Formats: sequence, structure tokens, C-alpha cells
Amino acid sequence: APLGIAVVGTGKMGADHVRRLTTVIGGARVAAVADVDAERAKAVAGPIDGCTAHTDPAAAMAAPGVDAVLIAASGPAHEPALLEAFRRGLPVLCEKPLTPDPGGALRVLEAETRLGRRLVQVGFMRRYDAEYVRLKALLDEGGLGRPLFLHCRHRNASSPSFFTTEMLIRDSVVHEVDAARWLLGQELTAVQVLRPRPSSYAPEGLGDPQLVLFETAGGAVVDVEIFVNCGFGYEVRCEAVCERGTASTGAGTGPVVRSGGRWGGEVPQDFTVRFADAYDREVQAWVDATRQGRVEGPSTWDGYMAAVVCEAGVRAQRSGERVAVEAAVGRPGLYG
Ligand code: ISE
Repeated sequence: APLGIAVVGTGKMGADHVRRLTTVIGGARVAAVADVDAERAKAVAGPIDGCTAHTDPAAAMAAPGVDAVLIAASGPAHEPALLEAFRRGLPVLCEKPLTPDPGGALRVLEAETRLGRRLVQVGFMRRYDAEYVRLKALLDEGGLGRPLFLHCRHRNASSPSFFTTEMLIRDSVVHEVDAARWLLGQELTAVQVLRPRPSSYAPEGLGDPQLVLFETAGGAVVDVEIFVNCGFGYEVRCEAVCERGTASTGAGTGPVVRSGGRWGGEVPQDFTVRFADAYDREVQAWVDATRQGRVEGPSTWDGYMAAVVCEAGVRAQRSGERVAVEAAVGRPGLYG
């Protein structure tokens, strides 16, 4: 039988995952959805056979036919939903960030450690992007030598109305934090943030863009331009500079069009388009592993460490100082 999934949160990402689970992914069905907005939950559940709509995540998880949970509600809603899934012993795919703050992430880490088995895959989808996977393989093969820099650019066409300056780090740069830890196989140890005068096109009060600099345990440096109101589209790039050469992702070379005396191509407008294939692979891998009783991919530990690094990033953002990254606990044995 297909894996019955409760989807918690039916906003932009949740609705996209429901579409994916229903029309792209094999071996899964959406059995229930929950959203704080009852009408939105009903609208998403309506067209799906046997799918019930709820406002309470716990009620969705308790609905008939639910075997697993996909959490795509906003960051602050993740911790209670994760703890509820743990109480029910349900495997979870939890969208990033695991929680916005390290305190919440630590409580989740401790609860999963007490269970003594992994239940969570964190939705760091870049690990499933074809170009990122090849970049990781290139770095691991070692032919390019030791990585010295990762130059990252992370641009959104515009930010949603609820976006705050902190979220540039906790919600956006969190992707580069995970990608850098994964690509380099190193922890990030310190962070600094440089802030130009905000773009006049950024919403009033939003410190956008920023340049975030990380040091790593192996002596590499990672710089991230985060610009969430760049206007022209969604662009994520990463260039690794190594001792014997460079490798980069995100050039976005679709068809190049020549017409009317100009040449050029199209820029995707948001992450649901740019990373559509990565999300498909991520969710299919989660469904396949779950049906076989396995839990793989980015773990609660990765989610916790990302939250710890982002906390240091927010302190650096506020103070202008270099802030050291300090985890409250070491990696529990459960996480290898
Ligand atoms: C959003 O939540 C994402 O995860 C996107 O990948 C990122 O580009 C965006 O800045 C975030 O707000």
C-alpha cells in the first residue's frame, strides 16, 4: 500500500509538496492535511480522494491511514509538530529550518535521542540537486585539492511580507550553512556579517542585502551574498575554489535565445521552480526509505548544527563583531 502522509502546513511549500506527492512521487498518498487556515486546508484536501482537512496538526497525524508526516508549516510551528510525531512514532520529513532557534532544535534532538532511533529527515533539498551532488563528488574525489573558498550567492526576487532581517540568516542563509557543512565535511566555526546600505527596493526596515562570512574547522572560508529582494528572479550559485582549480554550480544555462538584436535566457522566479527536481528527488528518497523502514538524509543533528551556526550569525549581524559558533552538546552516537 502507498505510504499515507499527513502534510502539516499548506502554504506555498506545503501546497507544492502536496502536488508533488499526488502527481509526481510514486508510493505515496496524502491522507490528511493541516493548516491554521481552515479554508486553505479544505481547498488543498478537497480534490484528493480520502484526504481529510484539519486545523490541528495532531488531529491530522491521528487521521485514518497516516503512516508518516511532512512538516511544511512556518519555522516556529516545527518543534511542537515534531514532538507530536515522536509521540506517535511517525517518521517525518521536516522542511528547513528544523527550528528557527538552537534551543528548540536541542529539545527536538534530545527527544529523538531519548527515542533511540532516527525519525527525522530535514528538508535541506540542495543535497538532492544534481549539480550540488556532482560538486560534492568532485570535492570528495580530491582531484581539485583542498577547498580554500566557497563563494555563494543566494538571491530571491522578493521577500514575503513576514520576512525579517534575522530571517535572512535563519531562513535563507541556513541553506548555505547546511550546504557548506555537507560539501566540505567540516563544521563552521565563526561568522561575521557585513551590511551595505539596504537596497531602496527592500521593504522598510529590512537589512537587505548582506554579506555573511564563515570560517570552517578545516581552514576554509565561505562567503555568502544574501539578497532577498534582488528583483530579477531566484538565483543560487556556489563556486568552490580549491588548490588546483575551481568548480561551480548555478550558472543557469538554459537555452540561450537570440532575438530582436539581443541574446539571453530566462531566470527562474522562485525556489519551487529552480529546485523542482531536487525537491522531487528529496521527497521520493524519503518515501522510498520510509517504506523500507529506513531514515536517511540530513538529520536532526544537521538541523541542530545549522540552527547553532545561524544563532551566531544573527548575533554577528546585530553586533558587527566576529562571533564564534558554540554548540551546547556534541554529536550524539545516534547520528554516526
Ligand atoms: C525560503 O524559505 C527557502 O527555503 C528558499 O530556498 C530561500 O531561497 C528563501 O530565501 C527562503 O525564504
